[in-house]
Amino acid sequence: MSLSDKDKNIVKAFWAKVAPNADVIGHDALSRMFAVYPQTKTYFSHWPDLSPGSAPVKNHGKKVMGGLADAVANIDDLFGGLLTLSELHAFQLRVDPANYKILSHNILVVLAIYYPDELTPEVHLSFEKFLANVALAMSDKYR
Ligand code: HNI
Repeated sequence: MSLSDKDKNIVKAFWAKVAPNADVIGHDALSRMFAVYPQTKTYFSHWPDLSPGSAPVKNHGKKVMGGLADAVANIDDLFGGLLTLSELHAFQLRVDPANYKILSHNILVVLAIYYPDELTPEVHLSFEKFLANVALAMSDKYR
């Protein structure tokens, strides 16, 4: 399931299109995740407001997409590139790795809404593989 050179090129090219809208996509993906998978809200119970459009959801959407931008930049070494973030999520935040799949799914759904023409089956496949590898790297420190 590792990324081929072709996958990497597809992900980089697609990310270049997505990046200008990263904040909005991050916000929408989080809002959708909280609505459809309300169990994910438990990690954010310290926020004053988890509703769509709220400042914390917007800010956090930016952060998550910033993390993904770093992952794209480190696509040849996702484990190294995501090490600090992985440790934070494993040891401090204690996020159950099952949630990475849930967030990835919501990001893909939002990307499909914003980029119906660009997210061809080929791009979908490579980007989904990328997200799965990001999830793997994010979960690395649990073991
Ligand atoms: Ni995640 C904080 C990136 C998945 C719960 N997360 C961050 C930060 C980044 C980030 C960046 C900010 C770190 C900092 O302040 O130094 N998170 C990512 C990425 C993914 C991801 C790239 C996967 C693609 N995080 C998840 C998932 C959950 C999650 C699936 C739980 C459902 N993250 C958190 C929580 C915080 C967090 C909780 C702290 C939020 C806060 O500020 O209070």
